[in-house]
Amino acid sequence: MTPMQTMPEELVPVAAAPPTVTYRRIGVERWSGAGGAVISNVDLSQELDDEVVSEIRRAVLDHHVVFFRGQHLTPDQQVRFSRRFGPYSPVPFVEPVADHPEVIAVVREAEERQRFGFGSLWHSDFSFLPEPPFGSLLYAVEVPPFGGDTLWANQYHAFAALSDAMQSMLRGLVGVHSARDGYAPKMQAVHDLFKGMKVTTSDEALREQAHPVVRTHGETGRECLYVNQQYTIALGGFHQHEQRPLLDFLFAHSTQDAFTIRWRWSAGDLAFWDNRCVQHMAMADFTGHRRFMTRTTVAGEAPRGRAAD
Ligand SMILES: O=C(O)CCC(=O)C(=O)O
Repeated sequence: MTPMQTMPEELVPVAAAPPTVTYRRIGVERWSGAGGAVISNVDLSQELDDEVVSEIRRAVLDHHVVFFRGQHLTPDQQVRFSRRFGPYSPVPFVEPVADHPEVIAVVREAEERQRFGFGSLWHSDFSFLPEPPFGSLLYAVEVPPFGGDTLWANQYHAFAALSDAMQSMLRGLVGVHSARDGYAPKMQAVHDLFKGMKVTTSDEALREQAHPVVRTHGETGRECLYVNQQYTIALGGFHQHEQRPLLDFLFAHSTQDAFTIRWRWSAGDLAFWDNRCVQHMAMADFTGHRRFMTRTTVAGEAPRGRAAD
């Protein structure tokens, strides 16, 4: 029997504990002013009971990205933990790890010299899909002695910081998302520089997907900005010369320092973030050293704006 066969085919995702929860089974310590929390008292390699999972889901909703330290996970154990939060979300363009179709490796080899890396522009994972993933779980197997941090930007805060006039205007807008600047064939030569990853670009990346610029989070009911520099290519209904400054403003505004959460990785850390309300980006500032992470991805729903509530 292979390890994959020891897992149930379908695990029913566990709902979040109510917002009033007093954490009983896990420790939750806030990490930075803009969000993030470090979770303790959990061994992710073990089968977790529903109460622990519902508390973790609550912590993700409350803090947007949560961190676990000192874990020892096999790819199968990472998959099993991810599935407690929802079904696997297929990862387009990136070849999964051999024998682990639900896991991708995010790797930068020591000899790579390019100034950018996988995920080094601000983005929300696969926002070009009709139903972008809710969660991404990144586990650090091997980390460089310096650098290689990941940053997240809190999009609830980004929206809340805007004027009423700007919020009202944005609520009516549609963002056009596409993978064209990441995964269209013109980008193949760039991906070929990533020695430890196999990315296959295709014309599929030219597809465009509309999503509300202001998203109402499906579980918290709170509004957040939902545009990102990597995948939002246009705003519906605007002339080019009108939308460019607005997009540039939104990209700069939404990722300003005050909204960010930054994590310095140690081997054995796992970060779990909610793509519905944060953007993230990876630093590629550790040339000469290897960084090896494994990632699993949890399915999400079609983003909705306030009008559809
Ligand atoms: O490597 C990282 O820190 C983040 C990679 C990334 O952007 C992603 O997995 O979507």
